[in-house]
Amino acid sequence: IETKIPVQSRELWNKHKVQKFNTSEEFEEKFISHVEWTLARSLYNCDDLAAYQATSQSVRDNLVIDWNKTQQRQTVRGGKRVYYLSLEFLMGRALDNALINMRTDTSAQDVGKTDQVLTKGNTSREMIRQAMKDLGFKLEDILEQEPDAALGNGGLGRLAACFVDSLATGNFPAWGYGLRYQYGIFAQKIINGYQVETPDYWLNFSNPWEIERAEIQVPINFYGYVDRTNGEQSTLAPSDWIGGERVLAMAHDMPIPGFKTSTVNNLRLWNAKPTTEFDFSKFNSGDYKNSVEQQQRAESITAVLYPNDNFEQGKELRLKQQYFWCAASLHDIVRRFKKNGRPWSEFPDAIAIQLNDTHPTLAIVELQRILVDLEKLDWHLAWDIVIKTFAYTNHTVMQEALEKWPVGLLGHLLPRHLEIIFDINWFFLQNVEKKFPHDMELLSRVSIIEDASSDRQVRMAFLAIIGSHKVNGVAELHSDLIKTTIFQDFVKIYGANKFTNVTNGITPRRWLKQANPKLAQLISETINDPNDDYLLDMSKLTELSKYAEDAGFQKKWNDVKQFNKLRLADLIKRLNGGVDVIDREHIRNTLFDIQVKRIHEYKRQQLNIFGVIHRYLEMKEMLQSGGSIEEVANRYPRKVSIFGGKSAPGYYMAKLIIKLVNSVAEVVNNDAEIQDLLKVYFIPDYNVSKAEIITPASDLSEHISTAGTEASGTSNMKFVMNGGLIIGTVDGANVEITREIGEDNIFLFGNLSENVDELRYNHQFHNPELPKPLKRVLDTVESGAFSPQNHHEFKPLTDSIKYHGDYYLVSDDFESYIATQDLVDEVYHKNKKEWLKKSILSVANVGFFSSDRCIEEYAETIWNAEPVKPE
Ligand code: C3B
Repeated sequence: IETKIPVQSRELWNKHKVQKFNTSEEFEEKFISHVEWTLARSLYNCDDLAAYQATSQSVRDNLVIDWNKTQQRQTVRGGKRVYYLSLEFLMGRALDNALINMRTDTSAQDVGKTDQVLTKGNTSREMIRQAMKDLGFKLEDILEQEPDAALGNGGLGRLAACFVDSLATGNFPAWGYGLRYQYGIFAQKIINGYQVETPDYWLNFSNPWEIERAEIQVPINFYGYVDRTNGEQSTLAPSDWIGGERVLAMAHDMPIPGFKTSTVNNLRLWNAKPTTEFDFSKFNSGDYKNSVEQQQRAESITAVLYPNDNFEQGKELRLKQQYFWCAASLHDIVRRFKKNGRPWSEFPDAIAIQLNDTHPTLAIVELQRILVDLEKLDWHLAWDIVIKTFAYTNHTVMQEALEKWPVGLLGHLLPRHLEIIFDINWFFLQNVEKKFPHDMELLSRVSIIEDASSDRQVRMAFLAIIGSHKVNGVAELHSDLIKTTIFQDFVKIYGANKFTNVTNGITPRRWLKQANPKLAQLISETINDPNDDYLLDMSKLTELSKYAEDAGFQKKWNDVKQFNKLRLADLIKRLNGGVDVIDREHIRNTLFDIQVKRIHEYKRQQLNIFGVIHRYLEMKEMLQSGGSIEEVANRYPRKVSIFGGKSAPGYYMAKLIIKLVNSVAEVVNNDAEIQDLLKVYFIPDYNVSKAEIITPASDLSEHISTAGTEASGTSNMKFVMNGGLIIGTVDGANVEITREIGEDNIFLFGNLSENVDELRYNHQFHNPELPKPLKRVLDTVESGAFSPQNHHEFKPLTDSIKYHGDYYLVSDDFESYIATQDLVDEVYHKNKKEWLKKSILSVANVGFFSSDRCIEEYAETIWNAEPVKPE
């Protein structure tokens, strides 16, 4: 590797080589020096926040040493590099995860103190916990100081976060590229039952996990025009793009430690900065204030994450974000490639770029521009390189989530890119014409440019397919669906092999070991795996099956669940202003029924809350017709219905669902007659760190999307990994979860995706016939029972079912939903042994859903990339 340091000086560098801390004593020393030097504080004013900062700085020092070594190793070995482009990385907190994943250099035997150093599955977490205690702090309190890095909306962003963990764990030379938003997803407050959004300024207390790379600044252009005055007429020839506005992209790096490996990969996030270039026209006109303001506007590009999940708004600033990020990342990737001096034809052997949804599709166009305009490659040679480099992951079939950009807007912001897109489309359509002559309909259906007379739009998904060598869906059902629906024509054109499936996964380090330390401990004891090797090889969990019916083991298993339920009850109490919602005395016999995810009509939180209302009405009716509370309790035993999730700020119906949940909670929780048998609670500001408390506490979780709408889901996997059972539709990864854990261990209900079209079609002609129980629920809602101030408040929700075609098929699935909920009660309350058996068997067979498996599939079938292992 190149260096500026002369040979005779290198010895000195080696002599003073930095060292990792390996023992608690060395950690303590580091910690204190960070308190004094980095924070300029001392023994006398070190609070929990300072302790968090100093601990993180110390841990980061260790990671940076491995980070540097990893980068050197990957450069020297020269294997294929993978770049994961995602506009969202929903990382959550870093410190606890780093403590679990981090390696120290010394083995226990070297210092003779097994409790002090990382060894045999005893992660650094235990060592640091003890050290923190000795220093006068409680690790749990320190960890609580860290704000979530909430640079994502939901499933797509969290998937990217799980992927970088698995990429590092698998020793793949892989970087993530994203944006460093100053404001992550908004913080959600619930005020009078309504969602209120407040800004999440997460960088308020400086972020110890990022390394600012002031030396890495990439100039990015926008607007302007294309210049071909040098005699060239063809848009295929190298062209000059004379940019109109220029900003700088500055790199911020986050170390990503793998588990049980010293590989530390990089997550590079770009931040927008003004250039120091001097605008003479402004200067001459004497408008100094205006030119400062214009410079400041540069920073707005990375100011805020767009808070939509599964919905595209088509705002110019969003397109600017996309190009800014794609151009900076591509520039960085190409610069690294060029250092090797390999020919351009080898670019796809050296580099794989994965597009997380269509958000980074401009990267395809940008690489083509770099190769043609800057590197002067022949257009077709360049295009061949581009296709071999990129692959695209689709995450949704829903129309409103598919990205389209008006031709006018795109051409204004990126004039040269629009030309290239037209050329890509031209050559593509020519090939289609050759293969399917005179099929004008086909040509217009597959054209990148949608020609809906009034405004022409660029269909980003089509561009992504055409510019990639592989396209994958995220669960089997979804991957089949995209082939038969939205991308059907492309299967005809390219053949089925271009389309493949990689079922999503989650990292068991965060979602089992970190979120559920009690269960992790019980597992490692039971399967005799003190080194926690099962976190790398989840097939080891099948050992647990042996104990599925063992009474002693079931008791331990149940005790862990009760512990986690109490932990959640504490959190809820804290969020509820110190007032308990859940009756702790009966917690063992209270079923925790949880639905936490983004609020969306297709995810059907409305079905859930209507089910709750139904239950409540049934209970009331039993009492009114003279039933005793014991009889009611027998039919409808103790249950807490827990909701959580954010709605996009502009999504009216989703916000109304949140309000309905809170209004129902208000009535049900204060109804003394039903004596705490039913409780409803909406957890405000659901995020990754809350998910770590919520997920381990479920008895039952709900994944009840209209069949065919949820591409995969990943929280379903998280709940199963923590021993919670699922009530779900035959949708997304629920299908494969059923296959893996067995159909006896999951509560499936509802219509199948193949029937959805017909059901919807019929609703268009006559309003759905409401099943009686649903009719009663809707009537009650409309009577103002939950909105005495405004009887009409929830009418849009009831109307959408009754009169507007019930697009999400609530009426069609309601009866089978409540029947299945009855079954859930039956097993949970009347046959606890059976319930625990199902729970244990679920965990025993959840291994397939580790994101490690998922990454291996990408590496093998899409990237053709190999791990680069440390010696
Ligand atoms: C989500 C899908 O809605 C989930 O089913 C899926 O599990 C995840 O992606 C990860 O693949 N998704 C999202 O969060 N945002 C989008 N814009 C599209 C899909």
